[in-house]
Amino acid sequence: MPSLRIAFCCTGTEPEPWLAGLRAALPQAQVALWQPGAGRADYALVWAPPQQFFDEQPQLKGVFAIGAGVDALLKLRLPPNATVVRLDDAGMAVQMAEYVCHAVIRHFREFDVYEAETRQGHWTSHKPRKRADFPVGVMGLGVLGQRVARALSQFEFPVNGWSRSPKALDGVRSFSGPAQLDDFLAASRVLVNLLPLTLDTQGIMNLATLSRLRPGGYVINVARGAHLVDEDLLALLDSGQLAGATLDVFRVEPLPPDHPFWRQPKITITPHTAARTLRATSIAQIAGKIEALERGESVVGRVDRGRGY
Ligand code: NDP
Ligand code: OXD
Repeated sequence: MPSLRIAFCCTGTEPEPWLAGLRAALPQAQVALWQPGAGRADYALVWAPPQQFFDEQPQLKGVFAIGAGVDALLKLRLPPNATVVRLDDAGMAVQMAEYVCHAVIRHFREFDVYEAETRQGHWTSHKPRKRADFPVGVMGLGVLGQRVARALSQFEFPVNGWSRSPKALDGVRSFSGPAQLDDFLAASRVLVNLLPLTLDTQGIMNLATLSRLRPGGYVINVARGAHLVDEDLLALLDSGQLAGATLDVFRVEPLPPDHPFWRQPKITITPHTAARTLRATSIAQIAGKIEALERGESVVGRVDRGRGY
């Protein structure tokens, strides 16, 4: 392979371990931390890069996001001919499955209630609830959503899935497209959001859609904050129509100290940590894809810019 130039431009990420890992994985490449005015590169690894980066690098052949969601990246003016690639699992799917199963089981088994009661010194056991009364709907059946749906069905929850195109997954009742959204919601009590943030999906969890869930609905948002209309969730929790929510992502991150979510006891908050980027696995995946692209091969995880994910 001719000498390749790789630029690293990831805001909020300690660069040195990434640079060292990339140099070890691609010894023939020149790997550098991008600085304004730096020389031109063939490929880039990016997370929340400034527009200036792309304005100075119009020749890029490939842009690799070091995350799964590319909503913020696609808002920038990108090099027209660059292949945009997002992380394809890279160790995130199992973390997402852990997070969502934990949240569903904690709610279903009332572990949050037991925790509060035992802290008060109360020894009270509750009547077991029926799994059949807690069908879980997973919105987005991509790399992460499929793994989550599979994990939930291992725990014998009834699982519904909603995606753009129909899917055939063992143990998952598939719904697809806008025409089947209402039926999907009506069949679900716990709603897990694993959609990409696009023009079609922003604000998709709102008063109308969340009201269609079965009574005592529960919301788990692990995709993007802008999928959810915050005021609508608060209103449905206040009225008792929804039982609770576990939220990992927010419209503004970190969640501002005065945001009402902090003061709603039915909401469990985590700081955008459901599935973290794992450096070694991600470097191996990206290095392999750079080599494949250089050989003229196609790679999985290519982003369709028109579709937005
Ligand atoms: P994928 O691109 O693999 O999957 C997206 C899924 O959403 C697909 O099933 C797709 O349908 C479906 N979809 C897209 N648009 C629509 C629509 N308009 N209507 C119905 N279904 C739609 O994404 P991933 O599974 O890898 O990741 C999902 C999201 O998770 C990321 O975009 C990111 O925002 C978030 N994320 C959050 C993390 C966290 O720590 N909280 C970590 C990592 C990711 P189809 O299959 O038909 O194309
Ligand atoms: C991602 C994320 O998209 O961390 O990878 O949210």
